[in-house]
Amino acid sequence: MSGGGCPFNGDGGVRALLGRTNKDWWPDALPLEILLVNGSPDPLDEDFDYAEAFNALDYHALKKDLTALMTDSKPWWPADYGHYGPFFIRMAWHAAGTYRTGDGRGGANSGQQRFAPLNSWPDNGNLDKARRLLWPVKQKYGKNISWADLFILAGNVAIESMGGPVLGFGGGRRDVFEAERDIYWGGEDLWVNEGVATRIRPEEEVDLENPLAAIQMGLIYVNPEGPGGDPDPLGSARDIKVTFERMAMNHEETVALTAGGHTFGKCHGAGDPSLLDVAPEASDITLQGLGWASTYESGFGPHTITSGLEGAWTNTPTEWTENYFRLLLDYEYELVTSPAGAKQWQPIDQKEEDMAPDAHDPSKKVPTMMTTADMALKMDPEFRAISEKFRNDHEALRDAFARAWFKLTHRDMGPKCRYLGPEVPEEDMIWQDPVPAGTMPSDADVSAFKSKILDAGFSIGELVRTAWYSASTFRKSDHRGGANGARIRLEPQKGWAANEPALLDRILARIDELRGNLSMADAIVLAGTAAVEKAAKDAGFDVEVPFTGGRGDATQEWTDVDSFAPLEPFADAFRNYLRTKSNVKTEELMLDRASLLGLSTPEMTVLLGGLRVLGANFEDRPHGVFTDRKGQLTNDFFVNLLDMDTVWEVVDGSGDEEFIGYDRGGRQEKWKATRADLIFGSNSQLRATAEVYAERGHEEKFVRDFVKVWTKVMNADRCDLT
Ligand code: HEB
Repeated sequence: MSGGGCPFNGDGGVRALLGRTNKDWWPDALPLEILLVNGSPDPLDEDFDYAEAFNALDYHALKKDLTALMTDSKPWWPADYGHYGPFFIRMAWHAAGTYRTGDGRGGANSGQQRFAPLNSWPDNGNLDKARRLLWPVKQKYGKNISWADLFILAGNVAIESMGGPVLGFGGGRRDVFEAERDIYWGGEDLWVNEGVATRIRPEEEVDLENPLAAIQMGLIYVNPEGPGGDPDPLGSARDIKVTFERMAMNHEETVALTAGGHTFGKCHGAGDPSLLDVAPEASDITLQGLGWASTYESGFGPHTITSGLEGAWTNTPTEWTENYFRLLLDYEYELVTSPAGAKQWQPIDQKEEDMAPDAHDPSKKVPTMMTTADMALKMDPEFRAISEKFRNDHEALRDAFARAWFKLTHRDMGPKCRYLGPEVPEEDMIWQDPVPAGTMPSDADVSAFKSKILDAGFSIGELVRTAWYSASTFRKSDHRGGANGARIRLEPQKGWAANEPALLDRILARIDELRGNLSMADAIVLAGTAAVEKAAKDAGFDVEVPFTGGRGDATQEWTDVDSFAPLEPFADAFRNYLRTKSNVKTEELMLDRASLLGLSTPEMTVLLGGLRVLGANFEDRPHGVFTDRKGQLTNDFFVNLLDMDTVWEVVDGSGDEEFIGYDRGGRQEKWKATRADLIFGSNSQLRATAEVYAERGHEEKFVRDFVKVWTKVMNADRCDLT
């Protein structure tokens, strides 16, 4: 699978961490962020516990209401074929489908489809209506079901109500109340429907930039009409493979999902797409958040314009059947143009019984269609083999679709202990990164191990960084990584350059000898925690660094090596590590890592400053170790960084990544530093924060705050604790 390696490997030039943002797309949008200084935008009670609320939900009543909604056609947006099922499946798929493995961001887990830019992406056309159709149900069940859960559950109920297979449902996606601020969707300033370039251009050796997983700005994955609108099924197959791999789908899962999805529903391209008004985020105040108002005839029902393609894939668009592959493989197709001007494929000499009913006039029959992306499943040899297998074995398709759908819609929720509700499948799946339950070690075991490991001949820095390497893979975006499971001792993590494999091997072997009843995962964390405690003591602060045991040890068999590749740190400012210069500034990469770890600005600051003086740098490098008592938990990093007696110069040939601090008077070399060190003196806000930690009287606060954030990272992945 692709998606490993450097997530920031664009086509050369430097890019801003966040690329083009909502402010750039919609400069006139209401600037609600000015209220952020006055408090959180989340209107729910501060102690609101979504898990508790979800567990109190009448789940089966909700599913019954959703089932009834499927066929309760509303005059303001009439259901095709009298069934909203396909529409809700597309809504759920687009909610989940923004997930990408590169940074774990995107996906269904916070209900972002309600906010810009996703609410206004061209590919999400008319899904504003699908969400609005759900509002009465959302209102009725209130805080007991989040929008994020409701999107996915509605998709499940839709599939079930049309006879399709589902594996189960896990709830637990807590809503947020503003657009995500931390996600990169690309830097282009045009949308797909405005002709923005496609992101894979083999002639120019341009490959899809990581971590992006869509081929053009405003698409979930690929352009249905083919690369850049060119009806080339083989080019489309290439694009589909890359983009679906970026969301953790192999080719078989990709074929099953697309075929299963397009067994249902239709495309909408009844007329001239220039008759559509603007997307929701910019639409008129009277439209109350709905966009794409259409002046083509009635603007809805038979006159709906969404993608611009027109027609159903099968003759039975509201039933789970074998018809998708039958029609795809048994007919020859010719290229035709939809009433909206889109290129699509039509079966040649289609038999009347294979035609689809008209979506709003059951007495009429219309030819079925395929998009260029569907034709990829027929024309690409590898996809073709999979398609034929499913054509000949419908049970295999049922199973593959149900599994891939469950993975699609749950992948970004992280480990299974985060799932809620009565329909959670019992089976463990490898993409959930399962970790066997651990046991809580006794106090005696904990203190015995602490003293043994501190006497084992390793430096404070070596123990601290082993724990750091183990825990710091965590990312809150998809709740993957972290110390639980001790996957640092398994492939691929044990071989990652950033983890100093040789040292790691030695330390882990020793930890294993000394750990007694502790799990490896607990012992690795405890080794670092004991070292932090000792470092604080040596600096004169008698603090206890909290440790919560109970982690389990994962097995190699239950570790998907490929799927861990994107978690490899190619840059980690906290260990002062940068494998190669990327097209994003090193200090922005630091911010990105801090964001994925769930850290605030003060937390990031105190953590980095503390790790430096402990000696936690990759390979014990001297950069940023602004102290002459390494291994003691002091605020020396901040004190010395802010000292006006030092002047800084860049090291020639370092690409602006390395610096030397000289004595202002003499020319005596005092310190070495990287961008990830000096940014805390140069950026005004980080400097203000660094000042707090350098101030007299704050030495103890520094230690306290460091211990707090250390503990936060060590426990970041512990869904078993909450
Ligand atoms: Fe889909 C629809 C494309 C995948 C499910 N899609 C659709 C459309 C299009 C598409 C164009 C139309 C829209 C309108 O309305 O107009 N897809 C596509 C592509 C892809 C896909 C290109 C990649 C290859 N799908 C998919 C998946 C799924 C789906 C994976 C799931 C699973 N879709 C769907 C549905 C629908 C669609 C269900 C229907 C909707 C209605 O009916 O409304």
